[in-house]
Amino acid sequence: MNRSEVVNEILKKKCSAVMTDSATTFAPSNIALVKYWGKRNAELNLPMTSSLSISLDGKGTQTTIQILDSHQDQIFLNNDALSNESLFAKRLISFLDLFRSQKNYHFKIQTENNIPTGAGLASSASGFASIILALNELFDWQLSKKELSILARMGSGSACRSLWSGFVKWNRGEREDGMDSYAEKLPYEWPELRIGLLIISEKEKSIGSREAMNRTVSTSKIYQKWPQQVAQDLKKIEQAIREKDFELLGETAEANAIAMHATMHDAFPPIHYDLPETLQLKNKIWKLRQKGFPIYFTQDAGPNLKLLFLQSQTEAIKKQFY
Ligand code: 2P0
Repeated sequence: MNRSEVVNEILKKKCSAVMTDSATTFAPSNIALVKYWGKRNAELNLPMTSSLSISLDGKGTQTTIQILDSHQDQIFLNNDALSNESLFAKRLISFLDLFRSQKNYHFKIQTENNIPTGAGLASSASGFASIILALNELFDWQLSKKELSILARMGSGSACRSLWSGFVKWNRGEREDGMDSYAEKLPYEWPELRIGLLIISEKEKSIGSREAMNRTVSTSKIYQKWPQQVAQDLKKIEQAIREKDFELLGETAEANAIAMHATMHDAFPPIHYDLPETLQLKNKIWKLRQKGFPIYFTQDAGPNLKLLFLQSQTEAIKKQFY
């Protein structure tokens, strides 16, 4: 199946008449503790492995969508009108193409991030998740979270995890059409767990995560070991969350991020996201940990770090890093 066929299958009994003038929705950004790295189907964004994330409370994307009486879409990102030829707009328009129905609707989309766009803080995840939520309201499809997760995945893989707060697991699935590849909220709460963003650079990355992922899968020899590492890490992280074992959570998440970056260093040409400051901060974290300070990091496809710590350490972390 291609993307349109998946959409048609999910929307087949739904009426695509506009039910409201405009819809505004919010979706949180999510940080993976066990990463999604590599696709088995690039068109449908079907992953090689499952992954597990935590959503950021109140940080993410708000999107307003309206029907336009026009032959083209109008896209605003953080209040700036975008050219429909920009990379961001092209990717969004090709996603919207899936939902125009026979009436060939065009849309005005206003999307606002309260996290830096393109800084490795998963803004595409919250962006596509909020857009699919807004379409669901605009057309009153009343889709289930599972169906919305499948649709959001086709905009950006990690978007399928951005429909919930708390801990979320994206199950890899086995089917070729991806109908069993969607995310679910895990039934555990851990209110004391904190994520701190260490923003080292807000510049757009020179190589996007999509390209980095594809290059790694096709050229890295050690990537073969990645699925096995993920299977072990998922077990450990789920145990850590169930038992509120912070050390196990921190060690596993940090090791998983380091292993993901090792596969990129092994790609050809190699991909290195660390800036000098990233390395300095990693060394600082490792030194603090040697002194008994319970703090870990995770890192996505960019130079910024995300600190993992417990609420009781908040003041100490602020003194050390902010
Ligand atoms: C993650 N990342 O699990 C991993 C870790 C980056 C590093 O999901 O091509 O923007 O749209 O499916 O979702 C970023 O990749 O990629 C990502 P596409 P996406 O959060």
